Amino acid sequence: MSLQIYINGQFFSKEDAKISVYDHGLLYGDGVFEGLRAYSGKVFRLQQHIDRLYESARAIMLEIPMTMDALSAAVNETVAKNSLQDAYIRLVVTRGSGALGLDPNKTSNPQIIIIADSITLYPAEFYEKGMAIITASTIRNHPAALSPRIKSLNYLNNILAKIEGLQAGCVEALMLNHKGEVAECTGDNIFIVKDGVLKTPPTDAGILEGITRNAVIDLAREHGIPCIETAMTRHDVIVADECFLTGSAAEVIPVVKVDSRSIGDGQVGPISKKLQSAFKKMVRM
Ligand code: PXG
Repeated sequence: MSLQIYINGQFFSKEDAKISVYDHGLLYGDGVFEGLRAYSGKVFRLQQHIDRLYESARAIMLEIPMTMDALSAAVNETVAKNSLQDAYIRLVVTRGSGALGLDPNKTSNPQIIIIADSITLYPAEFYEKGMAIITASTIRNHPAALSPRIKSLNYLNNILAKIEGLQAGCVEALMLNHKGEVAECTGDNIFIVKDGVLKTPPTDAGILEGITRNAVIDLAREHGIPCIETAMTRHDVIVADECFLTGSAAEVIPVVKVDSRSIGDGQVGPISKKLQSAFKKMVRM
């Protein structure tokens, strides 16, 4: 059976799952989304993803025509329907189709789409040996233009930064904010370790408040690793002892090089390793 995709309460096979070309999600990137994971058939931190989705929607004045509980149930149903154990889930809410023109009042029917598919992770070698990133010249969205806390269907600035990374042979790229501080990577949050202290940019640095990021902060506290949310610059990353990224897709992935410079001794550090395995354990419980 081909993949079953949820659209507005109905399931369609992958080939038949279609949305109007008049949808403002397509025409203007007018919509919000979430990227979630399921492990052993159970969605990781589902409620937090649902909360963030509704916050994103509220921020763009998009009313999701479904209760949070009903949407959570639909996510679980989509995973179960496709008999997936470990899955990547894309939850999308668009403004819906309407007249050509920006006016969201001229749209009706927001579209709710849930895709649950298998996940392609980064190569295993990156998790063991760490990966290299570059600093992109494309900055993260200015918070006064479009808050990076909104997971909107407008990902172009991150895509441009991702292209910069790929052209430099890196799968992730570090993005600075409008003040020149470290924000995050194109689809992952960033942590550094300096003198035994774990540090990550605060939400007001213009980042998406990652669910994996928050899980790692919880794990650090549980393991007695001091952790602070603090503004940091590229300099702090360059002189860090350790660095890693977090995200629903990437989980916890060590970074050993930035802009061709080794971080610390260029090896995956002990705190990165500890949190990487603690996270693995957490999601598989
Ligand atoms: N920053 C940005 C800009 C993101 O898009 C994260 C951080 C990490 O957040 P979570 O909540 O996932 O820990 C994201 C999340 C994909 C994909 O398909 C992207 C994300 C998540 C899942 C899949 O590239 N981005």
